[in-house]
Amino acid sequence: MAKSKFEYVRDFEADDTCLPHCWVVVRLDGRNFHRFAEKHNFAKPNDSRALHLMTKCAQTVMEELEDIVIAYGQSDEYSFVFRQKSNWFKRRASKFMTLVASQFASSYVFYWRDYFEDQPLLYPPGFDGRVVLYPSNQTLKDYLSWRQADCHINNLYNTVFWALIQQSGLTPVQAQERLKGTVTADKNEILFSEFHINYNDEPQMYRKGTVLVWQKVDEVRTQEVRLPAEMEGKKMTVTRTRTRPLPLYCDLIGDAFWKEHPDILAEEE
Ligand code: DGT
Ligand code: MG
Ligand code: MG
Ligand code: MG
Ligand code: MG
Repeated sequence: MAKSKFEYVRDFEADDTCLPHCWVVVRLDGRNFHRFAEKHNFAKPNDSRALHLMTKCAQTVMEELEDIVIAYGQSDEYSFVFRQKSNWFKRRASKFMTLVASQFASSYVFYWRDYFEDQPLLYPPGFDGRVVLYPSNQTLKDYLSWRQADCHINNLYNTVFWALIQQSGLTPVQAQERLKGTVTADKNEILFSEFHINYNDEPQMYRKGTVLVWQKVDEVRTQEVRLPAEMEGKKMTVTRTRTRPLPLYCDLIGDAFWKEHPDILAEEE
């Protein structure tokens, strides 16, 4: 096909190819979810409906897009890790980022009602995205550890903060004052002595966040028999093994997880 004289404008497109052999991480974060959570009456400090909806959206992203080997989510964020040698869309960062963000955001609206039955969605939520490249297994593991440590620090703080408000009647300013300068041990102690809460008994999903990895599952369904003719119309069950992105609420910081799932990082030479 003959090229038009306008063809030259293509050269203005910036090259945003991700460096070869690096892990490509796309992290999404809810836009102004402080307000979104208030308006939609999220439970404090953790709303399990909201967290499960986020995970449903992340599972949809993993199923619909290519080459994502693991995802990790907490609060209003999710990180997706594309395999090192992925050549999806020629490794263009803008393709990775926009496809993840748009697939995630449309899923959030699409599946909202399945999780928030009595709470209407009041306005369309948005998610920002960024791409970060990690050149080695160690830096990738440290990235995921960083997000999980962030989850732990915020969740411990929020758990005490909201206990002080909801159970001891402090104002948010008073609760903030009370927690100023406290370290982890102090917060655990306040929870235990004042509220009889053993932090380690809090749900794993809140303390650790959600890890999505591909796992084999047997899916059973019934289908009608076509042949032979004398069996026609009869139903039988068929079991198929598929891989699905399923949630784990586990530690990513130690070695155990990576030893149990050696395939995730196996690509590196
Ligand atoms: P951004 O990301 O700069 O546009 O602004 P935000 O407001 O989204 O800030 P961010 O992402 O640092 O913090 C997440 C906010 O989302 C934080 O204010 C608490 C809220 N949030 C996330 N998950 C929950 C939840 O399960 N329950 C409640 N009540 N709030 C939540
Ligand atoms: Mg932010
Ligand atoms: Mg946010
Ligand atoms: Mg956030
Ligand atoms: Mg097109």
